[in-house]
Amino acid sequence: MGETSLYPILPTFEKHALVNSMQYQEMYARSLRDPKNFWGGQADKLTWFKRYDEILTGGFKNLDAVWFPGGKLNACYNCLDRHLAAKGNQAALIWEGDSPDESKTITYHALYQEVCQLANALKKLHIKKGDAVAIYMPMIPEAVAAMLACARIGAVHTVVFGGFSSDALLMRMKETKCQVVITANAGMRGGKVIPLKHHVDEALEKETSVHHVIVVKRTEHVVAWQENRDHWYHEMIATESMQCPCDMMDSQDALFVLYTSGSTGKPKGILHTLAGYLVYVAVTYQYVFDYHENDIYWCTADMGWITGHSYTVYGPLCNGATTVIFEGVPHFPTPSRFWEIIDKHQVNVFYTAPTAIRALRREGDTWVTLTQRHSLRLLGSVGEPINPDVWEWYYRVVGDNRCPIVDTWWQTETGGILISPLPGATPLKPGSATRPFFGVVPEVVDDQGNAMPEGQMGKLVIKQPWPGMMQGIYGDRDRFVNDYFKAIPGCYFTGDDAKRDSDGYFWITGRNDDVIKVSGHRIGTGEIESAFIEHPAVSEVGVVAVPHAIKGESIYAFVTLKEHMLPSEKLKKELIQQVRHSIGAIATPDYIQWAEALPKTRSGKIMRRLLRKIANNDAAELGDTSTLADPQVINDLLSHRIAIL
Ligand code: 7RM
Repeated sequence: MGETSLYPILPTFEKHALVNSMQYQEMYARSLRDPKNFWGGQADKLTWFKRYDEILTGGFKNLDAVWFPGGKLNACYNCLDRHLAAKGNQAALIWEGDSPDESKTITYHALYQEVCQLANALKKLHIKKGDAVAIYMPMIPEAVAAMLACARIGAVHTVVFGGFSSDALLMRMKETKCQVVITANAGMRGGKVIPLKHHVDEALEKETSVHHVIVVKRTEHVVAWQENRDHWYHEMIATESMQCPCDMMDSQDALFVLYTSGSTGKPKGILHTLAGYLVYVAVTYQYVFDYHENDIYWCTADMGWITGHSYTVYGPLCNGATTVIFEGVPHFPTPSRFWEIIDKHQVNVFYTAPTAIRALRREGDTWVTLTQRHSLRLLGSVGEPINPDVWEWYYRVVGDNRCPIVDTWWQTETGGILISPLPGATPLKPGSATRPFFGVVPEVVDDQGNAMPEGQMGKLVIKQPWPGMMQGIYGDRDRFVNDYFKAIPGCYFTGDDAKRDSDGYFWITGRNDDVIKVSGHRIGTGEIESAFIEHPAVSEVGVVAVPHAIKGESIYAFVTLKEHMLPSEKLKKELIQQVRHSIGAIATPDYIQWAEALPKTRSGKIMRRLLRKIANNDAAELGDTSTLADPQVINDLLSHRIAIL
């Protein structure tokens, strides 16, 4: 990292961006000096049915921060209704199908009408305020309509990524006690059919609280059908009114629950509440992506992740932007697809993940340079650290040296972006997420919470509440307190390692817990281990991450079999199948090493730290192994190590 090259603010941005560097400094200082007034001013950008009584009460001390108490508002109203007068005929969504000859533009007015119809249909199924609705859909306009229809009537959506298995879907629906799930007969990705409805049927074979399944007819594929339980989306909405009043919601009412992986145990349902979340995503969207009227904006994240929630749906629509949604994958039909879509829809702002950039870079520059990309003004990156050389390629080849890159650091829990450049205000350093957003106070600390000296690695914490912060873990207050506020009392513990350089720039290197990022997807190693254990042949397993040139990280598993069980290629395939069945294809292990035994402490705990070193061939770095019950285990494991590609 050392002394990296500095990319100065581009002249056009210096002139035309919403915020220049003087303004950033002034606004940032004000946001810390007087957070309440600062956020009060930002909150005026939303439309409130009733103004809040206070801006913020409580804080990190008692973990009782509440933003904008007393206010009444509705997220759907802010994303749709209030834009109708001026922008009714402007595109809210541009949908690009998996196949390049399928695309569709949906105006604010049309989206509003469909959302009202669907909201009325949900009411007819007895969905009311506070009820959870699962959304398990491809990247199609109806997925956005489903989220907003829930928001309109106060239902709490739980979007489940379409790549998750029926077991993963079932766990989420059960925990939130969903009564309705909205899905599609199938999804299309890279020319392949994703049988979503079939997965829903599988999940519902087990006992659940789901009484109704609403099915979008995305393709002509025939699916199994259960009368009275299953309803076609198009038939349901056809008879509904295009008007539906918005629920007058309280600021702290739940907007959604989104599951994300932790270092141990089952994924946790991150709860975001209405006012704070919406203010925060609207404002970060505006400044980080330098929103100008008529911008065409494209975020490639799936709606099943927080990035899809905050920066495909709520942030852009709250600002009245046009947001592109893409059903397919970067390589289909050719590795030019992203750049062709940018030309086709004249995209101005493009936001994607390092894993996609790495994969496309590997295909060679020609796939990019075949296309124009003249419409591009700004590029973004999210999900994992972006390697400086990948950053430079993105800047030079994709952006033709004239588009700043906003490397945005944030998490499901933070609701929105916490650390990122502002394109008119921040000189860039490849690989650094640079500086905090307004009102955000990050610090790099040691295990006792003392600030680390400049340039030294430590743990990243956030010292003050910000409006986008999660309001809890669904049904588990203890886990909320223990996972995020115990390690360093009074601070939000991010789980990431970082350092701050002499310019005050943050360099975030990745997780310091057992959470890994495979192709930008967040997965807990504990979750994968639980999946392995479900197989009858498995006795014990330890899962760690190893580096991967495209995916960033990939999964390496050490597996001990039960007595009399023999390793085989067939068994290996079965284990992989088991993991895909419990979680989904994103959790597929790349390496499985058969192990006689796993390194354990004398008290019987698996020493994952050692497994990580072994998988990464850092034998010299094994450190203190004196607590091991049986030191010979290490040599056995090392001698059977699988070489990492
Ligand atoms: C938005 C999202 C969160 C974890 C986080 C980090 C990593 C995300 C960056 C990053 C370095 C970035 N939510 N992460 N963005 N690391 N630079 N710009 O990804 O909940 O799925 O994951 O992702 O480790 O803790 S997430």
